[in-house]
Amino acid sequence: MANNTYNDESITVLEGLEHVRKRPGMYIGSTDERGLHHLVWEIVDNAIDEALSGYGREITLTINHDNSITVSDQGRGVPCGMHSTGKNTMEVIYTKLNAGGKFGGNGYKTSGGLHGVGGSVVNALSSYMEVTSMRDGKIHKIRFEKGGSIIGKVEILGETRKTGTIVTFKPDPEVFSTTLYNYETIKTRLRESAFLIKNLKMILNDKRSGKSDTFIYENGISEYVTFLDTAKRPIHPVAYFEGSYESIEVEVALQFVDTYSETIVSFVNNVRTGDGGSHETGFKSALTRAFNDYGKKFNLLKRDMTLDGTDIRAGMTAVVSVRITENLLEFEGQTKGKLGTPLAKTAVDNVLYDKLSFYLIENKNLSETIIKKAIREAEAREEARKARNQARLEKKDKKEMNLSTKLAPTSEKNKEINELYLVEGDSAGGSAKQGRDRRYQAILPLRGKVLNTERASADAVLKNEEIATMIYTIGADFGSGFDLKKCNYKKIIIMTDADDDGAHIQVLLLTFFFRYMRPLIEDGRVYIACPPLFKITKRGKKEEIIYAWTNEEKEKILSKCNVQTIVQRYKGLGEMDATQLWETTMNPETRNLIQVKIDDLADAESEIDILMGNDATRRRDWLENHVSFTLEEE
Ligand code: 28F
Repeated sequence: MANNTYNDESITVLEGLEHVRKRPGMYIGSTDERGLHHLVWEIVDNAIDEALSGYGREITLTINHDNSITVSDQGRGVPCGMHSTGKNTMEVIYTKLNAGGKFGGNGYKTSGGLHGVGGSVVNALSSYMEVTSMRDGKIHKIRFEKGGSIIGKVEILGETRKTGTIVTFKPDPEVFSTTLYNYETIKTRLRESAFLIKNLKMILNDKRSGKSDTFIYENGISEYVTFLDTAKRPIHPVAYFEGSYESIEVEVALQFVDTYSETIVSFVNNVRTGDGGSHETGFKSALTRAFNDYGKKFNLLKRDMTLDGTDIRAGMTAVVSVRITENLLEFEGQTKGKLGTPLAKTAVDNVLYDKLSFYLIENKNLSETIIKKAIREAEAREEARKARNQARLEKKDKKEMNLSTKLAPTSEKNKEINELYLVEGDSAGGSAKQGRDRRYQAILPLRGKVLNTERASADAVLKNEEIATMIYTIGADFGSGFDLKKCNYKKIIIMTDADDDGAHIQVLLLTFFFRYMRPLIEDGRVYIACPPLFKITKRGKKEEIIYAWTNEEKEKILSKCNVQTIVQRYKGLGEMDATQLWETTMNPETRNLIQVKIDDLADAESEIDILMGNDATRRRDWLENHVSFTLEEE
């Protein structure tokens, strides 16, 4: 029987919904695809709130054929008694802003949502919404249309012994630029919620495609770390720590692998903090202190030697999840992506330092391995820095960097327009050098495969000639020293053959830029050139040459040809002469460029290693799902 501790009076009635329709951005951030999905998060978070309060352990989300969404839970059922205003409480909850004790009142709400935005905002921005509440043995149903106008009265559909809430809503096309839901986006979020709340079952069905997924994890964030390290090689079982400090609950799971990238994913009240914040600061300080103290105590570190946190975290994956009551919640900046609450730093630092110190003593071999790896990383970085300073000091003649034999530089030094083409192979490099506009286009031919930097230490990365030449040519240093202002080029364009080898080189270069020059991608400076796949020669009175970039384009051109044609499928850039390469792939007036933007850095962060695995199909899936290949508007 539903617990009736709740009474209808705790609903505080504020203003109506017309304000929401006028300025939706104020409530859901935007009315593009991101805002569209915020509607889903709000309803799902209400169901999660109910589960966190101890009612119901299963939430189901269905994407319907018409792109409406149905979410159902097994909670107590939304209250549907009589409200003092004379209306049914269900009507009040979904037609009045901030109606609901848990938002305006005692601040016990520690789960997600846009804090203060409720189901009523979703209603306001939907062309219709239906809410069914199973409670007190009956099925109560209410329907709204056109942004929240009630249709008829609350109906009793029948009897039931079950309890719970079902909400169906259809986003209003008059409000949103797109009303097309993205399965991957919703899947990622539901999976994340299941990782964060042990034993909560999240079910996702897509009626449009027939796809479905179910997520339930009895070991919560420990399984999240295992998931993030899917394509990596762990060197120990996931370590899990939990505790509380004053009113803040802390959970940490971490694991070291045999490569060098660092991944930290953090949450407050089950909502992602993509820009980190005080809880991550506390995590890093506890980790660094615990390893350094252990190193000194067991003579792995000389008295005066201190390990840098970056070196310790090379090869570490961690999930940090804290729960803070509403009254203590503070964020930095507007986006709520960065936690401010100072007490969260102290809480995570205190909980983790004690428990991790104990864990390190319990796992001596592992502790030693990690500390020795960190020492090697520190030394390698130091060597690399000395080598670079040395080179700079000696003003190493470019020849020694054999740049001159490689790089064809621009004749003008204009960082605002200059472009650097990274070209696969010497023959294509030759044609590119001939065909280019030397005023602002530089060419750097790459011989063979670029180093797989995902699996290489900083030391090995620097020793690789291709990589070192690129770092020197781009001129903005790399890693933590990277400075976008020093970058010599406005565009870095990867030009490879349109085959698997070319795709692999693209991915290796993208991995390098993502790992060591990420601001280049964030600033939208990395592009992929699109050489044509077909050359169609029309034999007529005068010979005409037309290029096609896809099979469909080629077929379309051929269908319009009424003269004899010869079709050549390009197998590589080297088959084009300099003029053709310029015309089809390098001339800003006629070329197509793909600008590389990684949709969700954090997700890419955790999955970019899939790119480096040996499973090419997973690599292609990842690229299709995560890298938006938008044709650059010239
Ligand atoms: C599919 C989305 O929205 N589930 C919800 C409840 C349960 C209660 C409730 C909701 C409390 C004071 C606002 C019932 N009985 N799933 C959902 N389940 N809201 S939303 O109460 C209304 C809030 O104001 C509920 C006793 N206490 C709370």
